[in-house]
Amino acid sequence: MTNNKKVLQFVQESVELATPDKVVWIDGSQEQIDALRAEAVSTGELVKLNQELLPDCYLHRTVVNDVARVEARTVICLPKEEDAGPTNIWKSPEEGYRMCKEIARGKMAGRTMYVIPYSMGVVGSSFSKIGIEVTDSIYVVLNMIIMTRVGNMCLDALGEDGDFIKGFHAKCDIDEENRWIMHFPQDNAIWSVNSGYGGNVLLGKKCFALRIASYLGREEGWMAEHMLILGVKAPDGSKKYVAAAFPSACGKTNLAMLIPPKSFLDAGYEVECVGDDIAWIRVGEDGRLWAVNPENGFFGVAPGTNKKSNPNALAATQKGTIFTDVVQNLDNNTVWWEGLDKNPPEHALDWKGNPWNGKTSDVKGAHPNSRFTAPAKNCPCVSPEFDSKTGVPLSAIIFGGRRASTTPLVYQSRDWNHGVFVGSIMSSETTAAATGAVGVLRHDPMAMKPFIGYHVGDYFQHWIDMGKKISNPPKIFNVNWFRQNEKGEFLWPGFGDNMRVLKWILDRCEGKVDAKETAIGYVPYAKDIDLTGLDYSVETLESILEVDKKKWAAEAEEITGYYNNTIKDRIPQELWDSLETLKKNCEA
Ligand code: GTP
Ligand code: SPV
Ligand code: MN
Repeated sequence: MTNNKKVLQFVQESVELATPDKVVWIDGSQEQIDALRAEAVSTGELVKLNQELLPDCYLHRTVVNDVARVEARTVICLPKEEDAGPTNIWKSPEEGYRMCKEIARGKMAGRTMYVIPYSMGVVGSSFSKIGIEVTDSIYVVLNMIIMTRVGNMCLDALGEDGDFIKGFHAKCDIDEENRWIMHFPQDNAIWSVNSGYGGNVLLGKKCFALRIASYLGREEGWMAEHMLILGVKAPDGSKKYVAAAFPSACGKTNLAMLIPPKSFLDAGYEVECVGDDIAWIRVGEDGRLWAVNPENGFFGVAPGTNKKSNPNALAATQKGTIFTDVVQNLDNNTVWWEGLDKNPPEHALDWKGNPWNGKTSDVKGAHPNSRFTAPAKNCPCVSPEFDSKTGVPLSAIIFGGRRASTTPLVYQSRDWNHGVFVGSIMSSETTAAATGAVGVLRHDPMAMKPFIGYHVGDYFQHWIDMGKKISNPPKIFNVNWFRQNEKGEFLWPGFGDNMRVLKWILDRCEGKVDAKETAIGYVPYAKDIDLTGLDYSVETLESILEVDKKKWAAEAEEITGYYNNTIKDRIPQELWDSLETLKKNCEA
């Protein structure tokens, strides 16, 4: 397997603590995958779906109290509480290790411990980093094989002395009261106990690729962001890449795979997907920002995914996919979720495994945070640059959230530092991706509130500092697909039609189109958003492009409160300056 002493020691210590009966090293081979699938089916951990209609696809149901990330139990363990900052739960490393070890001690007795060597990013790329996750869950192993690059090549890349991110996961008793997701940034270590839900247990994803990586990025001069990456091919064959940060369940997967409206397709536009959730970003020798997606699959929201909203995501789920907490259609042993089609199965099991009739039931069949884990290679629009070791150069960075009012459909920041301010003041309505109330407006700077592995003020400073190193920075924008009327209906069609906004953004990057200077930045003239083929009134468009100074004055007051009372310190002067400018602009 490996001669790497640190790996062997980590496995040895994990075994001594959790006392599994057996240790299995995961090599990612097809034989091993087949055997693990068969074993999980025999114990009921996985349900084998119709192999003709959905080859190599399986269904998993989590325990009912374990369906989303648990932000109140996600911890950053650093020696000083102030270094974790106001957006994180803090414990000292001593206390964190003590709690996790006490909970996990002996908890794998009678079970198997799997050792997963994996890489975030293409092995051999200077962006990439290796992790080792130990777990007692076959579901975790099979998901990690889809979501990351798993196998002996990762051990080979480590050699005898290489360092890696340690991940310890034990299901324990899936006890909510003792569920903890703890991060030890100084030790490159993650501990997860008492959960079996994706974001809490696929430790390569949010735990490593965002929380630990954001900490490393600050030390090493790069960025780990909650961003999709997409490429737009223009009719003249040129390609431009953008990265976009939206909070959980706010449209990253959908934008990353969008199919442009017919008039754009006819003209020769194409969109390709490099990533749908996470971007690792570095300054290139050319002074531009270059981004890779460190993942290898999509852990996407199922509800709402359909042939019309996201045909590329749907196509990606038709083979080799694990579905979690969706409806099982018993007539043909396939899956269903709200928003898939208008034909819910009558003879089905809901996400909890209870009999469910979609025609008569008034409760939802799939959990709102039900998900698919699909290999990226399945996606019809996956970018040819998906496996690129150098990544793709960014022309634009886009921030966006769910805002029923105030924030216009799109606006452009004045420059990098103002763009950092725009990211820092993001607010969005909460979704089912994390436990807790849904639809509550909260601050979510850069869509990273739950994922920054250190103090949010230092994170803002890191953005400002990065700006000084980029001679040719991407332009920074903000979008809002979620403006509503008084009846609560969305005012913008969204999905594929977001291409119309992307086009304006790219035109701005190339200096091809004018814009209106407003209190908050540059906003499009309605005439410059191409509505060809869309039955949509210019008045409505104007209404969602409007910047209401009164509302923004109130917003600026609220942001002042957020800066002063929540973040409190470590906010870069550049951001205070932008806030002052915003206030002045709203008075004028
Ligand atoms: P995570 O995987 O949790 O990070 O989510 P995500 O940001 O990838 O969100 P995703 O694309 O899965 O979309 C989440 C929800 O937003 C789904 O229910 C979509 O139907 C809805 N959605 C996505 N794009 C749009 C849009 O342009 N307009 C509207 N109205 N809804 C959208
Ligand atoms: C998110 O919540 O932003 C997700 C899903 O992408 S999870 O992996 O659970 O974090
Ligand atoms: Mn996400």
